[in-house]
Amino acid sequence: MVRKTLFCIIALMLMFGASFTVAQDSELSLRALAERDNFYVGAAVYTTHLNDPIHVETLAREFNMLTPEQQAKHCELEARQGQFDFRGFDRLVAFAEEHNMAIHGHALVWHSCTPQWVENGDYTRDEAIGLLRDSIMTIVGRYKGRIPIWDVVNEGITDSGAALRDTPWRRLIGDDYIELAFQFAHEADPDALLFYNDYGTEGINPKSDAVYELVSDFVARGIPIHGVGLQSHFTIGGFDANQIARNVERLGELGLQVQFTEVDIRHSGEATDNILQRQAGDYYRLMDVCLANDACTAFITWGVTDKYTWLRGANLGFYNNPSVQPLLFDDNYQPKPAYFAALDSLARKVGETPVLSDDELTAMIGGTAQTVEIPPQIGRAH
Ligand code: 9MR
Repeated sequence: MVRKTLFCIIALMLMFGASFTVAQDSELSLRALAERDNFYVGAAVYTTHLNDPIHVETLAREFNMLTPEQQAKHCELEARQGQFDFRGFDRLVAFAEEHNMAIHGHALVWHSCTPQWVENGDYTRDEAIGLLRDSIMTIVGRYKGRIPIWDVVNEGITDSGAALRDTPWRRLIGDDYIELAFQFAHEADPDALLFYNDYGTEGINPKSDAVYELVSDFVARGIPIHGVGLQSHFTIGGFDANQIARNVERLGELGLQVQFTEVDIRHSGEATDNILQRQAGDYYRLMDVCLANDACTAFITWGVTDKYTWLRGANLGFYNNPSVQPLLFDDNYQPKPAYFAALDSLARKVGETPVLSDDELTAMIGGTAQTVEIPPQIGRAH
């Protein structure tokens, strides 16, 4: 039997159109499988992406949740105090409604996208509380009953986990700006699920312990909080799935939901076959952790196509790779090994015929996928 890499197999099938058939088959889209399990698969989207017909088609076919990547942030919506511009956000909401997708609102309070008038504002505590309330009531209130989930506070804890981050609203109001933001969001839409969202908090570590303490305290004191977002910006091989499972478990035991809110899995250099296979193994493990616990209700990738990933333009100091391919679909919207891995995890969860053979899955998870047999299921017309 001829042995080929999984990447070659998929490339061959793409050449003959077979795997496109798989992705086109509504029975086998991420979305269709997720909906059989009351689960969400989401993607971050810019309003401008809606001008790209292939993007629109892929998004609506594969995802049942959408996170505005930029257009729902406070600095975008209220650049000048009291003057709101909802045009971009409205377009995303209309698109989501037209395609029966849920919106994961992101983010009401974030230090990196707080309007200048707040950053530079010279307000008393009471004035600042009034301004925070006005902004949240206007934004959340506008979409009352239409946006089921909001990231209320994003990245409010320092990387060491030792303290709350020094942010504009905290400087004006004090440590309780976080709980006030949750209370105002709840007042604006009592049915919306309110999340605290952060990075580096996926596994068990001092920072995720700090998040756990913050949200435990909120739960104990009746502050309206319903979930924790784990951003999940990873490097290949850079997470311990067992630890993430334990973290999801302890948050779930508080009665909170968990969502993997900004998943991407980066690498250095060009994306070789081996890199794409290891990446697929990571996507499988991560999706599996989420699906294994009912508290985990969504798996959201930070973009649809590698073409538009924020990581290509980012110069993070520790990371700069303009050719990174961190998502499920390549630059031409073709599904990558990572896509089939995520699809397979979902298929197994809902009792659908697996997309990958057991042998191939084992090889992919073990990082030895170069030597697996051609998986008969991939590319088979359904
Ligand atoms: O991907 C987003 C990028 O396009 C924006 O320029 C940037 C600044 O608003 O925000 C990026 O998204 C961030 C998200 O909102 C919060 N977690 C980290 C994400 C990547 O920086």
